[in-house]
Amino acid sequence: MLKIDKFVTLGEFIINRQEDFPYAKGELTRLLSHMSIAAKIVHREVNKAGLVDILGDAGDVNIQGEDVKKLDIFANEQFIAALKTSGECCGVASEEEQNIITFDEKLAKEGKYIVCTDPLDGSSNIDVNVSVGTIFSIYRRISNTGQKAKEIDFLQEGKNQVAAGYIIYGSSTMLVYTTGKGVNGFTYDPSIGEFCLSHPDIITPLFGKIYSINEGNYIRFTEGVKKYIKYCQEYEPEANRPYTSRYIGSLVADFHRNLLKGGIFIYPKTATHSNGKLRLLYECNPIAFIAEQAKGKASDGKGNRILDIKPTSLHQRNSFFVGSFKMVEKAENFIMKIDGNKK
Ligand code: AHM
Ligand code: MG
Repeated sequence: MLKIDKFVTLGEFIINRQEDFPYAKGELTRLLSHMSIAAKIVHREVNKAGLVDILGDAGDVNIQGEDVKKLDIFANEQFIAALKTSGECCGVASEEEQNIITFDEKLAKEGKYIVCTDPLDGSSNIDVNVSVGTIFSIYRRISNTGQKAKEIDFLQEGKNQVAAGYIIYGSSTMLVYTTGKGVNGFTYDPSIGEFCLSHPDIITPLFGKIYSINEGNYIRFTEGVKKYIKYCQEYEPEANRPYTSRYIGSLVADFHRNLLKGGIFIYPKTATHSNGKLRLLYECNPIAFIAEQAKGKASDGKGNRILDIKPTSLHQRNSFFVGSFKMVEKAENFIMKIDGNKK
């Protein structure tokens, strides 16, 4: 049971940590605050999702005469609107949008930051009341201020992130984020409308007992991945094996559980998806930044650090191995030995 000496809200925490950024004048603070407001709005809607039959399905007109939107579209609009209002962000790349969104207002063009987001990850789980999440990452723009954001601002290596986080809409809603000085988690208290510090300085266990992979794809995995799965299942009590298999199908929820308990999440390339399924900008990079900040590891399984990969397109996919340091290292050893160390 965590014992917190003092009740700290996310707002207070962000302001207290502003001094971590000597060059910052509160811009990042404002940006994160606006993200948390959008998170509260999405939390409210996600919690109403079960009432969809009563309140009206997506595409319908609800009782107030408003259009009912699919939640992923709703979340997309909320986060983009929040970022636009912040005045600190000059553009957004979203998993829901084909192209980058640039903000044309004078204030926004002066914004130093761009944001990449998956506004509602795992959205196929919404209808069955399973946890979903929002993922975001923040970069300083490369292009000059005073003009619209450009695509090069978004195609930066993950190691350039200045902040990254996720919101998990689960049995409770949590916001977990890093600005490169460790990872902190905040649980939402709907009664006061605040995210409260509940998981300070998260460090993920070096080893864990959980492996998370969609084993339905087994026959399409490479030999290295197959052998690693068999290794996870082997009886070896001194090494804590067999591991436990847990897979929700919501990256945020699978990663969050493994972050706290120790484990490995894998979405490898398969015979049909040569680069896996997950998107580098919206999913792999922010989660990798958080994992590394919690002393975990994130790689493509072939010895390449996720945060060092130079993106070439907005919606690029990548194979993804993330979690407890020693588990990811072990999985990489299997892949590199059996499949070869291919770029
Ligand atoms: P989405 O962005 O379309 O929601 O897809 C991403 C999700 C991840 O949350 C999850 O890890 C993965 O897809 C599950 O994929 P699969 O159903 O192939 O196992
Ligand atoms: Mg997604």
